Amino acid sequence: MSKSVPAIRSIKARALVVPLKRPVKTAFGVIDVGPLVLIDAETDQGVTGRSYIFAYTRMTLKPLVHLIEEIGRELTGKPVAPYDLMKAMDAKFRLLGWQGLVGMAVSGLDMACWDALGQIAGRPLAELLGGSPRPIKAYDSYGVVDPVADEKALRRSLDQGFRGIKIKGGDGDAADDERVVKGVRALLGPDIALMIDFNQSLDPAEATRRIARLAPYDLHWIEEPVPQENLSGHAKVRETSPTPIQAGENWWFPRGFAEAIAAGASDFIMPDLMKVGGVTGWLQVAGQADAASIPMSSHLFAEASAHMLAVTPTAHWLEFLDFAGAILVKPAEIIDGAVTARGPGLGIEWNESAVAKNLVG
Ligand code: SMN
Ligand code: MG
Repeated sequence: MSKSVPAIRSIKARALVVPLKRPVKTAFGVIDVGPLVLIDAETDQGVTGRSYIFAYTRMTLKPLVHLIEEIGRELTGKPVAPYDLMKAMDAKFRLLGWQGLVGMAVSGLDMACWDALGQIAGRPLAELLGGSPRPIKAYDSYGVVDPVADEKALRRSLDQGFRGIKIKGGDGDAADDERVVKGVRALLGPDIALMIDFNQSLDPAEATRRIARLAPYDLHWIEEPVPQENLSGHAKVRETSPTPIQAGENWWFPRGFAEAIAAGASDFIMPDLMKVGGVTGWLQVAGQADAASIPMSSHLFAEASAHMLAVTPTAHWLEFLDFAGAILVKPAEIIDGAVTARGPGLGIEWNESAVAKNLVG
């Protein structure tokens, strides 16, 4: 018996500024709130697909809401067929290009459509994709830390069961980075994976110098040492780095990863669901990573990424940096240092009273 394919009835987007448990200090300033756009894709089968995207700054909230609803109008009446919709969006934005807000909007819509399909099937997305939810090891993701002032928080992360901690660097000089890494390594002991994220703040020569200086502290990876678009710079740093290079949160759609992999830019990759083309884009990158034997982690979006890593052949680490917990009925949960995907769909349900408190007009 075949059922009719569900169709999109309407798309709604809402802008929120969500409080954070701890601010994220980066080499380019402090993120102290979570500017989010919530997407609701209502279907003709009584189910509404949901996803959220991270706007980075308040300034992009309204443009994103507008863009998502405009694209949503184009999608109204169309079947909830994410692969076909992605092809149609590619054609629609081919001349404009989709790096930037357009790509974020399209990726968010893709995630909401997949969520709707999962909900209609009554199954977690990981199952719909042919896998099954399983615990994905997670690291607790910090901004720039101070080993003394942040000692309590770091110890709490360990108590929660995290086996990995990521901190940020590049906001000061090489001596600052070393002092922090040395202090945090001493606090964590030798068995916890410790990563450092430079957020694109160095040039290749300086990155090479700092990485050599940090070699004694057994870092698990060095993230985005140089600007994301400098693929040859990444490859150059990687040539002499004693520590694996990690990147990918700012590479756009599967094509961006194909170029980065061809350039030998990174040992590990970590797509961001909102920049890789949602679930549809992620699956294509997972195939590339498997073919090239590249361990693949996630960036933000713990709830959805737990589904995707469950069907990623080279699944590595899930990043835990909770921007949405305060507005979800069931925030992502860390159990024994891992996150397990929940359904149905992406397993995302809005806590509407919390949403109402954080809405921005
Ligand atoms: C990051 C990016 C954007 C917001 C917060 C943190 C960071 C990461 O680069 O890897 O988490
Ligand atoms: Mg990063």
